[in-house]
Amino acid sequence: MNDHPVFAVVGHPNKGKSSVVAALTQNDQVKISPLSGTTRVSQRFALKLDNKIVFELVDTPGFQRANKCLAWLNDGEVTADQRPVRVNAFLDKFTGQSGFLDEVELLTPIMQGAGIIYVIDGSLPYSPEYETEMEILRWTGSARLALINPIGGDHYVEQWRQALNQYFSLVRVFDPLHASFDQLLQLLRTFGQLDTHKTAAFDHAIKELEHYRQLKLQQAARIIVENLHRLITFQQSSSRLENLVKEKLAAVMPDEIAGFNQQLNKMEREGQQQLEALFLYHQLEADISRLQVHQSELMDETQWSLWGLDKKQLILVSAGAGAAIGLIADAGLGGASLMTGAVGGGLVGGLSGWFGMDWLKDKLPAWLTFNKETHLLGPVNDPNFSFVVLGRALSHARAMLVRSHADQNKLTINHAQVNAMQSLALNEQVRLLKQCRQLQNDGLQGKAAERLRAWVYQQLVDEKLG
Ligand SMILES: Nc1nc2c(ncn2[C@@H]2O[C@H](COP(=O)(O)OP(=O)(O)OP(=O)(O)O)[C@@H](O)[C@H]2O)c(=O)[nH]1
Ligand SMILES: [Mg+2]
Repeated sequence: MNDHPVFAVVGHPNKGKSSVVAALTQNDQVKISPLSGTTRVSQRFALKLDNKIVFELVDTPGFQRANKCLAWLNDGEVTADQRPVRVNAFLDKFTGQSGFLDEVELLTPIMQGAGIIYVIDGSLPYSPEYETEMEILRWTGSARLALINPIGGDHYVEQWRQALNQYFSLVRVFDPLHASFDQLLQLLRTFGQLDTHKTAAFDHAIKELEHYRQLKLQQAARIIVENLHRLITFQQSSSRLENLVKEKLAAVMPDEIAGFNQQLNKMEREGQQQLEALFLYHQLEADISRLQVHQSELMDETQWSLWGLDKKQLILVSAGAGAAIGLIADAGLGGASLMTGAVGGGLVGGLSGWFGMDWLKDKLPAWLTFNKETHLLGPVNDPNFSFVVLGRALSHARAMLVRSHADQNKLTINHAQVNAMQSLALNEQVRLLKQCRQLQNDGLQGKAAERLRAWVYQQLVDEKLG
């Protein structure tokens, strides 16, 4: 026998029952669609913590023949105390028969002990046709909660409340598509109220969920900084470049850069996938484009300045961080000179010798370093790269944090999120740039890594509150 609570999510077809199940169990694999009658058989979905089931929801098909069902139940004298018995008789008679497929599917879990969550659409007016199904649910004698889902707005919420109050002990408004984590917890608290034996268990589960959420945000910060480190230190062996004769270089260079780029993109995507798995997304499609690192002039207003800092900020920030990172700081310099400054700062050994060959200098993009001794291409040598990687990772993570698992759309990154790094204060940007450079040098065990993790964590926590 299960000792965790089970609730059957029931209602009319196409009112968001499956969406409620997806949002509350944080499962994006529940089948949801605009087509009425998507769910045809009951299916259980569990919310687990530490592999232990906290509660289960049963996704059920909508009522199809409520009138005929109630007529059958009402056929003959049935006193109130006999109603649940009568519902069981209905199941005995029609299970395995073709007459009431949907009603049998949805009533079975209830008669096996599941509580009821009844979902209606609060943007459509109340109508007495719903009374039949609410009456059937009342006959089961199970604990009952009604959820008003404002699918297309909340125009008729009050009207619905009046009606629902007569059939359900608790009535709440819940929008499964836009529910925040806190709203989700609030609803779980309501579940606990529905069955007084379970109140303490639910309160405990909510505390645990909050605790896990925090751990997950910390884990997310760890993943983001780990991946940042991978991207800003990435090097690729390129002895091919070295051995080339002058004439062939033009042909091979784009190829080498494309290969380098591909690796960066792959690494970024791997980091995103780790986060998606952490937040229980199995089939997320994101509209975040690929890293555009093939642009040779990063200081221009390209993709990069969109995700990272803009040109002016970059000069100011580089000036601010100059002493720490070996940049020649001069706000009067344009982008290209700034880049030369970065190279001249002696970041990568062997570079200047290589750049001494004039014919090569023009071919290698300014953001990419090459070490003549080790034959290694990379790492990306642009102060903006860290901002770009961080900005993109944060946008991706934040969009996921505010998302409901019932949302079937692509993960979209809104404009405010795109510009996240640009809207930080200058001193914060400077600090970040210094820490990223330290991360490059000291690795993941260093102080900078620790500080960056704390900073990323704070960004994610603030998103949750916002
Ligand atoms: N805009 C909006 N759409 C919603 C909301 N809830 C559900 N929907 C959409 O309504 C449609 C039906 O949602 P489902 O969750 O599949 O509904 P259902 O009650 O399980 O439907 P059946 O299984 O067919 O009975 C889907 O296209 C959902 O995306 C909501 O709160 N707002
Ligand atoms: Mg469904």
